[in-house]
Amino acid sequence: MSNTKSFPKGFLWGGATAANQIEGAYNEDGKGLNIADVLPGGGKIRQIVRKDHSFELNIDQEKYHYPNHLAIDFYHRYKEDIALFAEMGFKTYRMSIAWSRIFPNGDELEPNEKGLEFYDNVIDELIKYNIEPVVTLSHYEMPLHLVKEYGGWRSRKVIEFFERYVTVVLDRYKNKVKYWLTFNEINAGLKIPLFSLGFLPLKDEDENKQATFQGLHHQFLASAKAVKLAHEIIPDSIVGCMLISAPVYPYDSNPENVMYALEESQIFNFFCGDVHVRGVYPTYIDKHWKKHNVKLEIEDGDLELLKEGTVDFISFSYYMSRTERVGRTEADGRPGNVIGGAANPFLKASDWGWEIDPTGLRIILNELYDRYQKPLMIVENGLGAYDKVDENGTIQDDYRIDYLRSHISAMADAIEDGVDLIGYTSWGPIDIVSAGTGEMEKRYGFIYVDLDNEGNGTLERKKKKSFDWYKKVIETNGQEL
Ligand code: BGP
Repeated sequence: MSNTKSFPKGFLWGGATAANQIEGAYNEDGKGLNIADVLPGGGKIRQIVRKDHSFELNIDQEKYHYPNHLAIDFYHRYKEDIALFAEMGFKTYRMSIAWSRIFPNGDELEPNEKGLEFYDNVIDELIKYNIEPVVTLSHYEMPLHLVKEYGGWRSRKVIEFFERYVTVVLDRYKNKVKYWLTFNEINAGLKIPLFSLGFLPLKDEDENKQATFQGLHHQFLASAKAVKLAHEIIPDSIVGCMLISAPVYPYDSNPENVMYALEESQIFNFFCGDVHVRGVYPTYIDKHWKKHNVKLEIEDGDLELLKEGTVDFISFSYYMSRTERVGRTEADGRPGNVIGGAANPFLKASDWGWEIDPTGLRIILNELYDRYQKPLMIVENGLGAYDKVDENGTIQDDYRIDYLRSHISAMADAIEDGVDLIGYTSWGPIDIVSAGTGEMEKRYGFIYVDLDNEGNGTLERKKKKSFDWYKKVIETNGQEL
């Protein structure tokens, strides 16, 4: 399909992954355990774990399979994989650094040289192909020791450890990496503290809210410090925040539902972005804190730091929109990326029940740009699907092409609307372990990896039909969809 709208020159096309979902080698070369290493795979187990306040955060190989331990073995195969990204013409690759490869426990004084060497190699390999790295500092992979000994981000002490880690990596890659992201989907902490704030949800709702907002406060401070450090160490660096963004639609025109959707949108979609971009806490949050007895501990200098460390651009993940109404229960709705919504009769859903809504992407792009007037980058988007290798050995993933085509077309519309969009990295350009369910068979890639949910397979890489399609999209800068 030919697209009459155009993308800006130098648009950053590429793909995105996270260390814990792609690398494997979970205990090699001095790497310490992180939170993802103790999350079992297998269908719904991970969904249960994330809500279970008493789950033991240990490895029990007899009872569970841990797909992240091997993941797709990018640790040993990065050259082959990056060569395939280069063949598709990637201009950029979003990756994360696993904090516990650099500081195995998180609280050491000296970094692990072996861990740094691995990222030296990966980054050099990208640069060899003129692929611009976009590096996430923290993507759901906090060192386990910090989770167990300090209670994750609830502890203010963790800011100092994060700062040490960030200083090391900024300094190491100062001549190689310009684009940095601080916390992946920081607003996910509001719903799944285990993944992003490093603590198991607390039983009491108000206590859980208190811990969540205090943890987020610490992350906001850590992010602001990281922005300042990046600007000092790498004067031309461009540092962004990273949000889950899903426009919230009211279920109907009942003003009560419209207001409810607005409030949901404020708290889940915009609260974290408002702090990151404007450097102040928004007034609407006071009411929410009052309702849940949240009393934030703010120290002298904190609010100044938030102002000084605002981000240069906003990056976000987009998989779906969300429909809300007053009184909706969790049971009465569709699942989603971290947060679901009421079923929207106008939308179809993926195999995992995530609603497919390309126009929602155009809407959220407009909402974010209207609100912040800063450059935007979509750093996750894609379709998790079951792929089949057919009798000819090919993978005809036309459903993925349809999904991506419609979303890229919505991006072009948003650019015509006046939105400053600078890049797009589709999620999981090569099949990787899913974050939400810990499955291998929820596949997003243009490249198939021969590995199943139980860890069987050769790990062989195979191009899917979408591989050549995306290659063409990049080659024509989005003209040929
Ligand atoms: C986001 C995460 C990613 C990623 C993606 C898809 O929330 O930032 O790490 O995995 O969702 O989710 P899933 O892997 O559960 O399909």
